[in-house]
Amino acid sequence: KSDRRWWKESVVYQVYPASFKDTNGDGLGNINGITAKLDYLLELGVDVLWLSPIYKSPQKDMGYDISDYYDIHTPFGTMDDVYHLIAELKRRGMKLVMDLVVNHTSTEHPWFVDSALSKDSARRNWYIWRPPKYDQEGNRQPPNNWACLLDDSESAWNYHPGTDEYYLSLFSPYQADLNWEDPRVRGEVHEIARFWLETGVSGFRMDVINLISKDQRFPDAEIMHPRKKYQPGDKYFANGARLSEYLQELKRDVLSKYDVLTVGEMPFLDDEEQRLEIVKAEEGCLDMIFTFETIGLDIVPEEGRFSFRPWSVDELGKVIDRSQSMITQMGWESLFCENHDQPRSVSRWCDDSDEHRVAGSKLLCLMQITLTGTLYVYQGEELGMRNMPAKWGPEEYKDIESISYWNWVCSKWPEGSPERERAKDLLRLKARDNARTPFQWDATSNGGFCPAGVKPWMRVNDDYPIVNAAAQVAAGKANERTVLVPPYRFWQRALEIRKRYADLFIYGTFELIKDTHPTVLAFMKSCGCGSDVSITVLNFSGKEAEFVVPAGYQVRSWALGSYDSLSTERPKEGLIQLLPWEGLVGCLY
Ligand code: TEU
Repeated sequence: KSDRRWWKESVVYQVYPASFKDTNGDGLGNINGITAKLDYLLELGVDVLWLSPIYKSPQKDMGYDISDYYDIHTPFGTMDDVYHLIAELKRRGMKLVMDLVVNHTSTEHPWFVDSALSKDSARRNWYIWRPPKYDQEGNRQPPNNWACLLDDSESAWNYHPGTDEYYLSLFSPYQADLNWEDPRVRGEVHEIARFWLETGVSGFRMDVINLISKDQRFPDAEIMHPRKKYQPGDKYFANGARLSEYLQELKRDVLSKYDVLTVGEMPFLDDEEQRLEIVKAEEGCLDMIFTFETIGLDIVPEEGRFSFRPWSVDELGKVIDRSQSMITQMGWESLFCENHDQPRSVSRWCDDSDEHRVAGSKLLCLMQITLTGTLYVYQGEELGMRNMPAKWGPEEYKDIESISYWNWVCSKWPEGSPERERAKDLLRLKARDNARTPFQWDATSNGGFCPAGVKPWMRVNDDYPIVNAAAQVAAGKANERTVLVPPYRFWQRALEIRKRYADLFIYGTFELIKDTHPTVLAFMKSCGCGSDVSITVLNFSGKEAEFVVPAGYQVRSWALGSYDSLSTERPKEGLIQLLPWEGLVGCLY
């Protein structure tokens, strides 16, 4: 458990290449843009860069639809740019982690093109083909009732007239699922992993990797949405019988031969035992996984992704408690509040108004930096970037998932109807686009994302004159005590403290403080090595709240707080009055 490893202590920073930095003036981010900003990341305290896909791709799902694993999407750059990026990272003592998207490929991948050619193609079996079914009226139907994940109004199967069969594509018709049952497919995946490791990358984030083993009977899913034609089939396509076997094989043949970080993205995985089997120290097949329990707290499972339910601090505490006490004991955990599939965290879990944005961003920072696990920061999270402005119209959405959802809504309900208005609200709350607007570097046009006069591929958030990296980097230097330290400077300090007290924050034992004020999440961390104990107190509310320092303890000092010096001067014992969205971290006697 307390086995020290570089990948446990690393701060991983996720870059979404399309939206990070455009240095060649086409309105799209590029690899050289990332290389140009490495010092910014280094100064923040980043150790590892995780790149969302940069491979050759028709970009139907922003690169999660790969047509060549050994080449780069031309607008992003070349292999030479990648070598250069790796060299520049090395020079700074930083590492690169690539996104490995091997549950599916683009339908433009030569393997799929060959597979689709005829039933006798050499690679027919590399994808999942099934004959049609026919209903009582004799109409052709997909092999089962599974819904597509990025558009649940559609089937996960696509009819291919050429060979009169359907292929499975769980995400979109452009992303065909590979058939991992075929050992040749697994061999190719090993080859891809080996190639990138030899190129100098230090690990992989494995996209939806728990979907690679599917129930080979491909049964119909139970009806969850009575009014919908297609149903969620995750029970049959996620966490399948051969998942561990496939990943163990990959570990044995490739990953174990390198010193790497591996993190598997695993939606639909709630079972603790199964999680543990995957991440268990030594025997497990992956170092850690991304699960979605915390992220899912504000979703109504029966209604799908575009839904909202109010969540409580009590629920959040329970989820964190479970993952901290069990997974970290025998395995390892990953910590994140944002990624390219999620809305901005300050908009989602706190309050992104001008009044509260800074305090809320800092509260979320304090929660993450004091938990045990490997920390992942998503680009712009360190600035407290927020969701797309409410006044923007649906035409600003570029994501295949948002567009499909909006088209479906428009096909069902007329303009001005309450259903449409509600759908607009849900998009505003939940669309993946919220995390994908260009990074805001400075107060110049387009937030400095692309050269002046160039139209960025996605509209830059209107708040860039206020919320941008240059302003936040400079603010720390100004040393004005009356102004709150901006999120960037705060993250920088917080990451430094996390590393300085690694025994406590990165490796320590978690204990939830129970029976707090309903809006207050509080926990202690301790380490076996000394008498050190830390305390984290987070007021998830726009109203003031009370917190009582646990009996028998006294705060030695408050090290960090959302309101800077105001926070760190809080009382050391007894009752503490917390301000709206105030987070505090201290060490205890
Ligand atoms: O995401 C998988 C996935 O399940 C999410 O898109 C999901 O819709 C969301 O997390 C629910 O909260 C991965 C990639 O991260 C995503 O960008 C891709 O679209 C998807 O796989 C297909 O490759």
